[in-house]
Amino acid sequence: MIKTIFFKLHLRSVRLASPVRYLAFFAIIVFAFTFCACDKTLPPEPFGAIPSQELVDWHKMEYYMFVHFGPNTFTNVEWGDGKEDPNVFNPTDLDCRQWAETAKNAGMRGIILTAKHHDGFCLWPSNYSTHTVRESLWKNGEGDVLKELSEACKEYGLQFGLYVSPWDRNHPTYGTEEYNEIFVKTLEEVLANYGDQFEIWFDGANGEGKNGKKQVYDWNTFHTTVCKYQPKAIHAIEVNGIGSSCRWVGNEQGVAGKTNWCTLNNPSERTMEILGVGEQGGGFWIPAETDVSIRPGWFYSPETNDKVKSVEKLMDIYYTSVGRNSNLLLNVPPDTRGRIHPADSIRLMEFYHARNELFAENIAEKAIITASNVRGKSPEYSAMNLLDDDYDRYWAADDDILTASLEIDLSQEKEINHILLQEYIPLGQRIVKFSIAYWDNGWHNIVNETTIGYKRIVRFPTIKTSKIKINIEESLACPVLNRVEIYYSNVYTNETN
Ligand code: FUL
Repeated sequence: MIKTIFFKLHLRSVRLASPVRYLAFFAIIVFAFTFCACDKTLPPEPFGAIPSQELVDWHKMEYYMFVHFGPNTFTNVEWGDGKEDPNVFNPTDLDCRQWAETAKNAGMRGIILTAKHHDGFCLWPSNYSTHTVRESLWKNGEGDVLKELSEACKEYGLQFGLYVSPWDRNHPTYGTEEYNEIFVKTLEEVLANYGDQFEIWFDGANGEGKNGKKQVYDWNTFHTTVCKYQPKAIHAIEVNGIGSSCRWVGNEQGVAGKTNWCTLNNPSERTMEILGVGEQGGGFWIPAETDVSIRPGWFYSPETNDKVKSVEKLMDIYYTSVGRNSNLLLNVPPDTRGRIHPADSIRLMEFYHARNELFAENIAEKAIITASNVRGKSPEYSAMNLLDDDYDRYWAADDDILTASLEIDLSQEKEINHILLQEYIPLGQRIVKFSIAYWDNGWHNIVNETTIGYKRIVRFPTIKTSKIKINIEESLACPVLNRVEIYYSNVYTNETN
């Protein structure tokens, strides 16, 4: 019965609809569509150099593990001379799953392993060297650390990457043109056989080889080889290169510049100063990566078991790397068993908990944020987007606006001493200068800073206030921010660097 009524009604409405009605209906749709399209405020055009999608994903990784492991672990030196007996490499209990589990529990998002350090020893059985795991006692020469670690990373949902040193103190051809070809073959082996890699770390060190000669590296071919086998990998380089790349921050202390641009004017001209701070409005997106070891050296040494960096030191490093628009590559060297020593893993967990505690309560979460300008007055670019977890929702100003302010109303007085800001970098890095003020019967300035970039964390003496104002004082194009967070810590109160 119900079916029959519906059928009849349906037929009726069809019978009633004349061609004129159809036309009118069509016109309304077209009009509504045109009207909506006109009203839609277009997003800002990207400004200057912008990151590739791989680089955006790389920025989001923020923190990952460096692993220095090889004959130096057993001989207790930092730079093996390539003359060491390969049999010294004999971990008694190598467990790459333990490295991956530790990294995962520490909140890291990947691991980069020294496939070959300056001693030339290959942690895989390379066909282009006689100084490899194959020549060692470990697993009767049947082992392959790259294979074990790449599988462990997959199992723990971590990204996998490799460090490869072109400087080779063992290879007999080092210092001759032939070596460049050998190195490319070596690269092909590590790039083609261990699955996807997120980053290839080229050490720029260029010393003498076995025969006392130095090598003129064929960087162009090295980078082309990476692009061929791992087109998505970021090239971490101390010198110039091609492909999506990041830059060494210029020191091994864990400190990026307070001003830190992701851009460079000329990728092949990098002074130490430029490595740390980048160059404003540069035409190439080459962001900084901060590499530092949890111990005094890069390789394990029993003498440094009690010299593992303190949580306070690691937190300082976090502020001066991730907090300054740079990724943190923290080296954690396994011991002679081939496992991460408890002194390091315990410290990593303490560091993890310290960060979790600090970022436990975002005081801005329920705030009301208003902006002095909202792009096209459109809710799509509202300042409230700064509280939205969706990375791709942002606040943006109109094109001609280069200074603006954001007022954050906390609705009641709160103690605060940290502010975290993020620019929406897929549209470029724009902000040159910003300041922060708090309300106490008038506005009082508390912070004067320069760049923001992917992420900037500022800490300042504790204040009690109900309102905060972020003043964007200079921007290369209309400002575009996608995140603001506010925190209070009773531990990490003083800026130390
Ligand atoms: C440097 C090397 O000489 C160190 O041994 C370490 O590998 C560090 C990450 O890079 O250039």
